Amino acid sequence: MQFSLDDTYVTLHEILSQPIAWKAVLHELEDQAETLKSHWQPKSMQEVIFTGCGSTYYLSRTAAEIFKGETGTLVSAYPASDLYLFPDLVLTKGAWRTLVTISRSGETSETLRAVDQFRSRDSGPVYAISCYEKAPLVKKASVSLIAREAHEKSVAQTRSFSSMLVAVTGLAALLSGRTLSERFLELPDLGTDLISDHHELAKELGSAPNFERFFFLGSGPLYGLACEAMLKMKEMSLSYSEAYQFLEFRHGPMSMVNENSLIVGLLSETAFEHEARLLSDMRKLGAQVFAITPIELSKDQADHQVVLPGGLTDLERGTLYLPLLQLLAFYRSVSKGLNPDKPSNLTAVVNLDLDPV
Ligand code: F1P
Repeated sequence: MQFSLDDTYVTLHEILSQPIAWKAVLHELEDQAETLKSHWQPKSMQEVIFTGCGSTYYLSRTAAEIFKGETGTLVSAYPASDLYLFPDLVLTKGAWRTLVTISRSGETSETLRAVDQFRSRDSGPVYAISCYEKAPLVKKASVSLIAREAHEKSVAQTRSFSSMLVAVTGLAALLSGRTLSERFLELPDLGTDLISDHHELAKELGSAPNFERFFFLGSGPLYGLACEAMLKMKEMSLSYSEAYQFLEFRHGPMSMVNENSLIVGLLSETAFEHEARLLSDMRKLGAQVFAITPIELSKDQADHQVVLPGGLTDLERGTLYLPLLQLLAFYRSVSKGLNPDKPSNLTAVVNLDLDPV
């Protein structure tokens, strides 16, 4: 199947080319492994803080969970503005911390200020994950990991997000003292197959005119990715879209479900039974369900499903959910007559004047 829109929209080109960028990140992880490990001091460190803005804040949420699972360290994730504006709450006295900053551009004003705030109170190392080697954030950091082939012309982050996710997932594994698994190193091939096998389904669902409400559900390490999918749907297609952890959805939000709702489930292996049951209940309320899942669902649990390749853990698998979620938002945008390359009211980088007035 030919998708000639690839020539028309840079966003589509960036979505489809992301596995190539992941490959470059995997090489970078292997090349930089010793340097990255040399800054990690688990014995003296009490907490790892992850920070970013917008997409990269959501990436921080997922990264924090992955780090907790891989390294066993205490972690937290904050929007960079909270770190900058509420330092007494985030950087409580007497702890020795590591800061992991994530930013596609490496220029976002709050993220830069967050590093300054951290440095003024803590002496631990600052890791920067970015797409631009020469960015100010990278210069401020103690050590950096660059997704060199992931930079984008688009405003909405797609391949940059997934590539930086590959970077933090690999970083967590390395810092936990293990080597990257063989299967994790196959992510680029797995991603390429997944896109070619299911592009058409994402296009069909993204173009369906009947959907008025999109709900993205993901729990544990997948919650940050559900939030990112929600944000993509808003940025590119100006659609009603929300994100929740699976079981949280029962505590109020499901009152918004109707027959014009698409519920997109990012299922885990760990909580599969509970997540599948919720999807089946939502179908009974009239919603359509699209599941991206490591384990096959029965027919009553999903209208559409993509079963992800095996051999990866819940902590390693996150990257593979993203391309289809991005395609969903892209086709929704195009089918509404919008331009996904030019989201309303947004710029690729937010530069605020944060000096006191
Ligand atoms: C963060 C960000 C993007 C968002 C928008 C504004 O940028 O919030 O996630 O799509 O374009 O900036 P960055 O710090 O990751 O470069």
